[in-house]
Amino acid sequence: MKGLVIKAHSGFFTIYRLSDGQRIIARAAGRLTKGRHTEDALAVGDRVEFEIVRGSGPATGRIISVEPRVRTLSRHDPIIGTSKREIRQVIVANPDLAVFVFACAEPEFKPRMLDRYLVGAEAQQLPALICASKVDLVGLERARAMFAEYERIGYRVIYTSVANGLGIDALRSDLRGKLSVLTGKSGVGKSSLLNALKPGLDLAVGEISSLLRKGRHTTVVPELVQLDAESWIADTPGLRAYGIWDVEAEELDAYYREIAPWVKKCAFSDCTHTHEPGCAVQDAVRRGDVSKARYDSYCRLREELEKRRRW
Ligand SMILES: Nc1nc2c(ncn2[C@@H]2O[C@H](COP(=O)(O)OP(=O)(O)O)[C@@H](O)[C@H]2O)c(=O)[nH]1
Ligand SMILES: [Mg+2]
Ligand SMILES: [Zn+2]
Repeated sequence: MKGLVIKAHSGFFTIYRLSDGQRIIARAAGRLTKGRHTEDALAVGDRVEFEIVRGSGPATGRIISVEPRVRTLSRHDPIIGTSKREIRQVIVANPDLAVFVFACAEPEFKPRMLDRYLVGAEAQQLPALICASKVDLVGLERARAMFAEYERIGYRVIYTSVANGLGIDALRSDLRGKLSVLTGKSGVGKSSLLNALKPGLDLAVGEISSLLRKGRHTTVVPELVQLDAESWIADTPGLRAYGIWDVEAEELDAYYREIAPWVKKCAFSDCTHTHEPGCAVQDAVRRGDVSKARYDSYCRLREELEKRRRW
Protein backbone atom coordinates (compact mmCIF):
# COMPACT_ATOMS: atom_id res chain seq x y z
CA MET A 1 0.00 0.00 0.00
CA LYS A 2 1.13 3.51 -0.72
CA GLY A 3 0.85 6.37 1.70
CA LEU A 4 2.01 9.84 2.67
CA VAL A 5 3.57 10.51 6.06
CA ILE A 6 1.54 13.34 7.54
CA LYS A 7 2.77 13.30 11.12
CA ALA A 8 5.87 12.06 12.90
CA HIS A 9 5.84 11.43 16.62
CA SER A 10 8.69 9.74 18.46
CA GLY A 11 9.10 6.64 16.35
CA PHE A 12 5.50 6.51 15.17
CA PHE A 13 4.20 7.94 11.93
CA THR A 14 0.70 8.79 10.86
CA ILE A 15 0.23 7.69 7.27
CA TYR A 16 -2.46 8.87 4.88
CA ARG A 17 -3.33 5.90 2.71
CA LEU A 18 -3.52 7.15 -0.86
CA SER A 19 -6.14 4.64 -2.00
CA ASP A 20 -8.85 5.71 0.44
CA GLY A 21 -7.59 8.51 2.67
CA GLN A 22 -7.52 6.30 5.77
CA ARG A 23 -5.11 7.41 8.46
CA ILE A 24 -2.97 4.63 9.87
CA ILE A 25 -0.40 4.69 12.63
CA ALA A 26 2.79 2.95 11.55
CA ARG A 27 6.31 2.17 12.60
CA ALA A 28 9.29 1.93 10.31
CA ALA A 29 10.72 -1.48 9.48
CA GLY A 30 13.96 -1.78 11.45
CA ARG A 31 16.25 -1.82 8.47
CA LEU A 32 14.96 1.61 7.34
CA THR A 33 16.27 3.44 10.35
CA LYS A 34 19.29 1.32 11.26
CA GLY A 35 22.73 1.91 9.88
CA ARG A 36 24.38 5.08 8.68
CA HIS A 37 22.31 7.86 7.26
CA THR A 38 23.17 11.33 6.06
CA GLU A 39 19.65 12.52 6.73
CA ASP A 40 16.56 11.38 8.63
CA ALA A 41 15.23 8.17 7.13
CA LEU A 42 11.60 9.21 7.51
CA ALA A 43 9.89 12.57 7.75
CA VAL A 44 6.60 14.28 7.19
CA GLY A 45 6.03 14.50 3.44
CA ASP A 46 7.67 11.19 2.61
CA ARG A 47 5.83 8.90 0.23
CA VAL A 48 6.07 5.37 1.54
CA GLU A 49 5.15 1.77 0.86
CA PHE A 50 3.63 0.08 3.89
CA GLU A 51 1.80 -3.03 5.02
CA ILE A 52 -0.78 -3.65 7.71
CA VAL A 53 0.35 -5.57 10.76
CA ARG A 54 -2.37 -7.33 12.69
CA GLY A 55 -1.68 -8.02 16.33
CA SER A 56 -3.92 -8.19 19.37
CA GLY A 57 -4.65 -4.47 19.31
CA PRO A 58 -5.95 -2.25 16.52
CA ALA A 59 -4.44 -2.57 13.05
CA THR A 60 -1.17 -0.71 12.64
CA GLY A 61 1.20 -0.28 9.76
CA ARG A 62 4.79 -1.09 9.01
CA ILE A 63 6.65 1.13 6.61
CA ILE A 64 8.63 -1.02 4.19
CA SER A 65 10.23 1.51 1.91
CA VAL A 66 10.49 5.24 1.26
CA GLU A 67 10.34 6.76 -2.21
CA PRO A 68 13.38 8.81 -3.22
CA ARG A 69 12.90 12.43 -2.19
CA VAL A 70 12.56 15.13 -4.81
CA ARG A 71 14.01 17.65 -2.34
CA THR A 72 13.96 18.26 1.36
CA LEU A 73 13.51 21.16 3.65
CA SER A 74 16.19 20.37 6.14
CA ARG A 75 18.89 21.67 8.36
CA HIS A 76 21.94 20.33 10.07
CA ASP A 77 21.09 18.58 13.24
CA PRO A 78 22.03 20.98 16.04
CA ILE A 79 23.47 18.22 18.20
CA ILE A 80 24.74 15.48 15.96
CA GLY A 81 25.85 18.06 13.42
CA THR A 82 28.68 19.16 15.67
CA SER A 83 30.10 15.66 15.94
CA LYS A 84 31.92 13.83 13.19
CA ARG A 85 28.77 12.28 11.88
CA GLU A 86 26.74 14.87 10.02
CA ILE A 87 23.05 14.25 9.82
CA ARG A 88 20.64 16.54 8.11
CA GLN A 89 17.41 16.88 9.96
CA VAL A 90 14.57 16.71 7.49
CA ILE A 91 11.80 19.08 8.50
CA VAL A 92 9.59 18.36 5.49
CA ALA A 93 10.29 15.91 2.69
CA ASN A 94 9.23 16.73 -0.86
CA PRO A 95 7.91 20.27 -0.35
CA ASP A 96 6.76 21.84 -3.64
CA LEU A 97 6.36 25.42 -2.46
CA ALA A 98 7.28 27.70 0.42
CA VAL A 99 4.65 30.26 1.35
CA PHE A 100 6.09 33.16 3.32
CA VAL A 101 3.40 35.03 5.18
CA PHE A 102 4.18 38.64 6.04
CA ALA A 103 1.55 40.99 7.42
CA CYS A 104 1.25 44.46 5.86
CA ALA A 105 0.87 45.70 9.45
CA GLU A 106 0.47 44.27 12.97
CA PRO A 107 3.20 43.10 13.10
CA GLU A 108 5.08 45.66 11.03
CA PHE A 109 6.48 44.38 7.71
CA LYS A 110 10.25 43.80 7.91
CA PRO A 111 11.64 43.35 4.39
CA ARG A 112 15.00 42.15 5.70
CA MET A 113 13.32 39.22 7.37
CA LEU A 114 11.58 38.35 4.11
CA ASP A 115 14.95 38.51 2.35
CA ARG A 116 16.31 35.94 4.77
CA TYR A 117 13.42 33.60 4.13
CA LEU A 118 13.91 34.02 0.39
CA VAL A 119 17.62 33.28 0.67
CA GLY A 120 16.76 30.10 2.55
CA ALA A 121 14.29 29.05 -0.14
CA GLU A 122 16.74 29.83 -2.96
CA ALA A 123 19.48 27.90 -1.16
CA GLN A 124 17.24 24.86 -0.91
CA GLN A 125 15.93 25.37 -4.46
CA LEU A 126 12.43 25.57 -3.13
CA PRO A 127 10.00 27.73 -5.13
CA ALA A 128 8.68 30.58 -2.99
CA LEU A 129 5.41 32.47 -2.86
CA ILE A 130 4.96 35.61 -0.78
CA CYS A 131 1.66 36.11 0.97
CA ALA A 132 1.09 39.73 2.02
CA SER A 133 -1.56 39.33 4.71
CA LYS A 134 -3.88 41.73 6.57
CA VAL A 135 -4.18 43.98 3.51
CA ASP A 136 -7.36 45.46 5.02
CA LEU A 137 -5.22 47.25 7.60
CA VAL A 138 -3.35 49.38 5.03
CA GLY A 139 -5.37 49.16 1.81
CA LEU A 140 -4.38 47.40 -1.41
CA GLU A 141 -2.50 50.34 -2.89
CA ARG A 142 -0.13 50.71 0.04
CA ALA A 143 0.23 46.95 0.30
CA ARG A 144 1.27 46.70 -3.34
CA ALA A 145 3.82 49.46 -2.86
CA MET A 146 5.34 47.63 0.09
CA PHE A 147 5.89 44.44 -1.90
CA ALA A 148 6.45 45.98 -5.36
CA GLU A 149 10.18 45.28 -5.39
CA TYR A 150 9.60 41.57 -4.81
CA GLU A 151 7.18 41.39 -7.73
CA ARG A 152 9.65 43.31 -9.89
CA ILE A 153 12.39 40.75 -9.29
CA GLY A 154 10.04 37.91 -10.13
CA TYR A 155 8.48 36.61 -6.95
CA ARG A 156 4.78 35.93 -6.93
CA VAL A 157 2.98 37.96 -4.27
CA ILE A 158 -0.61 37.21 -3.25
CA TYR A 159 -2.38 39.92 -1.30
CA THR A 160 -4.79 38.54 1.28
CA SER A 161 -7.18 39.58 3.97
CA VAL A 162 -9.32 37.22 5.96
CA ALA A 163 -11.36 40.24 7.03
CA ASN A 164 -12.77 40.72 3.51
CA GLY A 165 -11.79 37.50 1.74
CA LEU A 166 -9.26 39.13 -0.56
CA GLY A 167 -6.85 36.68 -2.23
CA ILE A 168 -8.10 33.54 -0.51
CA ASP A 169 -9.24 31.88 -3.75
CA ALA A 170 -6.02 32.89 -5.49
CA LEU A 171 -3.99 31.42 -2.66
CA ARG A 172 -6.03 28.22 -2.66
CA SER A 173 -5.50 27.78 -6.37
CA ASP A 174 -1.73 28.34 -6.06
CA LEU A 175 -1.59 25.63 -3.40
CA ARG A 176 -3.61 23.09 -5.36
CA GLY A 177 -1.88 19.77 -5.95
CA LYS A 178 1.15 20.73 -3.88
CA LEU A 179 2.75 20.15 -0.54
CA SER A 180 3.27 23.69 0.66
CA VAL A 181 5.25 24.87 3.62
CA LEU A 182 3.61 27.83 5.31
CA THR A 183 5.89 30.03 7.36
CA GLY A 184 5.78 33.38 9.06
CA LYS A 185 6.23 34.75 12.49
CA SER A 186 3.57 34.50 15.13
CA GLY A 187 0.68 36.91 14.65
CA VAL A 188 0.95 37.41 10.89
CA GLY A 189 -2.27 35.47 10.37
CA LYS A 190 -1.23 31.94 9.36
CA SER A 191 -3.93 30.17 11.36
CA SER A 192 -6.52 32.65 10.10
CA LEU A 193 -5.44 31.93 6.51
CA LEU A 194 -5.62 28.18 7.01
CA ASN A 195 -9.10 28.54 8.49
CA ALA A 196 -10.17 30.65 5.51
CA LEU A 197 -8.64 28.17 3.06
CA LYS A 198 -10.32 25.25 4.74
CA PRO A 199 -13.63 26.08 6.39
CA GLY A 200 -14.21 23.78 9.32
CA LEU A 201 -10.55 23.48 10.23
CA ASP A 202 -11.13 25.77 13.22
CA LEU A 203 -7.55 26.40 14.25
CA ALA A 204 -7.23 28.69 17.23
CA VAL A 205 -6.48 32.24 16.15
CA GLY A 206 -4.23 34.49 18.18
CA GLU A 207 -2.49 31.56 19.80
CA ILE A 208 0.65 29.54 19.29
CA SER A 209 -0.28 26.92 16.73
CA SER A 210 -1.50 23.67 18.19
CA LEU A 211 -0.19 21.96 15.05
CA LEU A 212 3.33 22.43 16.29
CA ARG A 213 4.92 20.04 18.67
CA LYS A 214 8.40 19.88 20.01
CA GLY A 215 10.23 17.12 18.21
CA ARG A 216 13.57 15.63 18.92
CA HIS A 217 16.31 18.06 19.86
CA THR A 218 13.59 20.63 20.54
CA THR A 219 13.03 21.38 16.88
CA VAL A 220 9.41 21.98 16.17
CA VAL A 221 8.12 19.49 13.64
CA PRO A 222 5.09 20.26 11.56
CA GLU A 223 2.08 18.15 10.86
CA LEU A 224 0.48 18.20 7.44
CA VAL A 225 -2.94 19.78 7.10
CA GLN A 226 -5.03 18.53 4.23
CA LEU A 227 -6.67 21.17 2.05
CA ASP A 228 -8.20 18.79 -0.47
CA ALA A 229 -7.43 15.35 -1.90
CA GLU A 230 -4.09 16.43 -3.31
CA SER A 231 -3.13 19.59 -1.46
CA TRP A 232 -1.25 19.62 1.82
CA ILE A 233 0.14 22.35 4.00
CA ALA A 234 2.89 22.12 6.58
CA ASP A 235 2.54 24.94 9.09
CA THR A 236 6.13 25.45 10.17
CA PRO A 237 7.87 27.79 12.54
CA GLY A 238 10.19 30.55 11.43
CA LEU A 239 13.52 31.12 9.93
CA ARG A 240 15.56 28.45 11.64
CA ALA A 241 13.80 25.90 9.51
CA TYR A 242 15.03 27.49 6.33
CA GLY A 243 18.58 26.41 6.12
CA ILE A 244 19.89 29.94 6.22
CA TRP A 245 22.38 28.71 8.77
CA ASP A 246 23.90 26.46 6.13
CA VAL A 247 24.60 29.30 3.70
CA GLU A 248 28.21 30.36 3.24
CA ALA A 249 29.01 34.07 2.85
CA GLU A 250 30.59 33.39 -0.58
CA GLU A 251 27.45 31.85 -2.01
CA LEU A 252 25.02 34.44 -0.68
CA ASP A 253 25.08 36.52 -3.89
CA ALA A 254 23.65 33.55 -5.77
CA TYR A 255 20.56 33.62 -3.54
CA TYR A 256 19.61 37.23 -4.21
CA ARG A 257 18.07 36.49 -7.57
CA GLU A 258 18.44 39.99 -9.07
CA ILE A 259 22.06 40.25 -7.87
CA ALA A 260 23.13 36.82 -9.13
CA PRO A 261 23.21 37.67 -12.88
CA TRP A 262 25.75 40.49 -12.36
CA VAL A 263 28.24 38.54 -10.29
CA LYS A 264 30.12 37.02 -13.22
CA LYS A 265 30.75 40.51 -14.63
CA CYS A 266 32.66 41.71 -11.54
CA ALA A 267 36.36 42.44 -12.09
CA PHE A 268 37.41 40.10 -9.30
CA SER A 269 36.17 36.54 -9.24
CA ASP A 270 36.05 36.62 -5.44
CA CYS A 271 34.30 39.99 -5.35
CA THR A 272 32.20 40.45 -2.20
CA HIS A 273 30.35 43.37 -3.88
CA THR A 274 30.86 45.50 -0.80
CA HIS A 275 33.88 47.69 -1.69
CA GLU A 276 35.79 46.32 -4.70
CA PRO A 277 36.48 48.39 -7.83
CA GLY A 278 34.96 47.11 -11.05
CA CYS A 279 32.04 45.57 -9.19
CA ALA A 280 29.13 44.96 -11.56
CA VAL A 281 26.74 44.53 -8.65
CA GLN A 282 27.52 47.99 -7.26
CA ASP A 283 27.14 49.38 -10.79
CA ALA A 284 23.74 47.72 -11.03
CA VAL A 285 22.74 49.34 -7.72
CA ARG A 286 23.83 52.78 -9.04
CA ARG A 287 21.76 52.26 -12.19
CA GLY A 288 18.78 51.06 -10.16
CA ASP A 289 18.76 47.53 -11.61
CA VAL A 290 19.27 46.26 -8.08
CA SER A 291 17.39 48.14 -5.37
CA LYS A 292 19.32 49.89 -2.64
CA ALA A 293 17.20 48.19 -0.01
CA ARG A 294 17.91 44.68 -1.27
CA TYR A 295 21.58 45.49 -1.76
CA ASP A 296 21.84 46.77 1.83
CA SER A 297 20.08 43.65 2.99
CA TYR A 298 22.64 41.54 1.10
CA CYS A 299 25.55 43.45 2.70
CA ARG A 300 24.10 43.08 6.18
CA LEU A 301 23.44 39.38 5.84
CA ARG A 302 26.85 38.79 4.29
CA GLU A 303 28.55 40.49 7.21
CA GLU A 304 26.53 38.40 9.59
CA LEU A 305 27.49 35.16 7.85
CA GLU A 306 31.15 36.15 7.96
CA LYS A 307 30.98 36.99 11.66
CA ARG A 308 29.35 33.69 12.44
CA ARG A 309 32.19 31.86 10.73
CA ARG A 310 34.76 33.66 12.84
CA TRP A 311 33.24 32.35 16.08
N1 LIG B 1 -7.25 42.93 10.27
C1 LIG B 1 -6.87 41.66 10.09
N2 LIG B 1 -6.52 40.91 11.15
C2 LIG B 1 -6.14 39.63 10.92
C3 LIG B 1 -6.11 39.07 9.62
N3 LIG B 1 -5.66 37.78 9.73
C4 LIG B 1 -5.45 37.56 11.04
N4 LIG B 1 -5.73 38.65 11.77
C5 LIG B 1 -5.60 38.79 13.23
O1 LIG B 1 -4.23 38.67 13.59
C6 LIG B 1 -4.07 37.97 14.83
C7 LIG B 1 -3.16 36.77 14.65
O2 LIG B 1 -3.78 35.84 13.74
P1 LIG B 1 -3.36 34.31 13.68
O3 LIG B 1 -4.12 33.71 12.55
O4 LIG B 1 -3.52 33.65 15.00
O5 LIG B 1 -1.82 34.42 13.33
P2 LIG B 1 -0.68 33.30 13.40
O6 LIG B 1 0.02 33.49 14.72
O7 LIG B 1 0.24 33.59 12.26
O8 LIG B 1 -1.33 31.96 13.27
C8 LIG B 1 -5.49 37.60 15.26
O9 LIG B 1 -5.92 38.56 16.18
C9 LIG B 1 -6.28 37.66 13.97
O10 LIG B 1 -7.65 37.96 14.21
C10 LIG B 1 -6.51 39.90 8.52
O11 LIG B 1 -6.52 39.50 7.34
N5 LIG B 1 -6.88 41.19 8.81
MG1 LIG C 1 -1.30 30.34 14.49
ZN1 LIG D 1 31.08 42.59 -7.24
